[in-house]
Amino acid sequence: MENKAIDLLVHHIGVLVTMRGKDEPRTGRDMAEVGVVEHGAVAIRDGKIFAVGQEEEVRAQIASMAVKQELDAQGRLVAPGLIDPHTHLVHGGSREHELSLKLKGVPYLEILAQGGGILSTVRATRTASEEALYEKAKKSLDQMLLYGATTVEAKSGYGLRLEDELKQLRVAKRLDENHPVDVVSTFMGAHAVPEEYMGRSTEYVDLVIHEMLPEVKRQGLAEFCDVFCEHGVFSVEESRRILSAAKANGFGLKIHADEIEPMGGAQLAGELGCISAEHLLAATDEGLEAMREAGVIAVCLPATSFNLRLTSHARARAMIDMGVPVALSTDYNPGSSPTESLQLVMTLGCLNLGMTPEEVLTAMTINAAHAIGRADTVGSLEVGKQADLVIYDAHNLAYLPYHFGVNHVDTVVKNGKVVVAGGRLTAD
Ligand code: IZC
Ligand code: ZN
Repeated sequence: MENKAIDLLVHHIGVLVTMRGKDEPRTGRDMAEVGVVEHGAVAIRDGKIFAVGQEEEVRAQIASMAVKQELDAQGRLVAPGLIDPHTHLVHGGSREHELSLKLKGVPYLEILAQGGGILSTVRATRTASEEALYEKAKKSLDQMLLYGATTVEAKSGYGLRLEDELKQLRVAKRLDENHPVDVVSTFMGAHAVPEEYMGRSTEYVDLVIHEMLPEVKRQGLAEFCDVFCEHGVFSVEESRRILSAAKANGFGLKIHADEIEPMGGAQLAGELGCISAEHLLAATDEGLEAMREAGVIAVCLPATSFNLRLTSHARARAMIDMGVPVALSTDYNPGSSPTESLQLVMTLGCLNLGMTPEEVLTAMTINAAHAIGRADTVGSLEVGKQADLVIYDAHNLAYLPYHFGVNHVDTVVKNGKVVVAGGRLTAD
């Protein structure tokens, strides 16, 4: 009766957060409904959830089956694997030299305008070998996993010419195939205007539209297309051209919108039906209304506003109250957010965005899954979904954002396999 066995039974769970619920992204009060079960258990078979709920009920359901392996959660907190829906995972180099500029008060966009910022990472990425990029990104992905992430989105955008954009996307694809964490790829050729096109942004936009987008599509290297719509980077009109072309090529759409200046990026996200719009610190009420009407998910990035030393933050509270679905992400990148830790983002989500711990977890599980088109397989602990879960060294949800700056992850189960145990990776 080999095929009637449970592969792994996670039991003796003190607080089990299931996130079970509706199929759509959570909005309003539903963001606080996290589906808590006390004295829970999760039975896993073939990498998927076979039964989940109160331990007594789960044991009754699997009473006739053999259990190959048991994992005692020791009365602690168990929740779905975290999902990081916005990262610039694959890149060369680092930018710690920008810290002293930042301390002198030089703004992020000023550093970029002087040929630093993104453009310095472009130089480092272009000169790096594919293997070096892979090893560096793998290290970051290991960190993300150690901090509880089991699915991660990764953008290109540090090549800014076809061969180097493809190089970044191939690295993301290989990581998806070889690393326990699932990697979902986004093409972001419109991340900045490269130095060799300075003052000729229209020509660069043409290159993205006519050369890069079709080739990335042809090679099947990305599911989504993203644009940095920002003052001095790409205008609303240029962003509209690129995203419309991406839509025609069959990409899902994302946009870095209204991060620093209110440009109308949120309205554009609504107009084009983007799956998500990111940052949104300067988004207007009209912009948020356009997003709400079109069901665009707001991906808020509080580690970025923290690290840029901004005094204002995305209006997540207002977004939730008006019915815009909110997700949270690290924005992991070497400039504005050099951190892999979604647990730090939990704290910043509470303290700087005014979200509750329940809303924060919703924003980095089921809503984050929706933001990358994966809500049918991950983001909640429900029968038939991938068995991706985290055992925290904590006894309730509020403890995670409350006790900040340290890692609370004890165990991570990915596709039914224990990949982190005792806070360490089980394999390399
Ligand atoms: O490398 O600075 N905001 N893109 C848009 C970034 C930050 C990444 C970077
Ligand atoms: Zn970003």
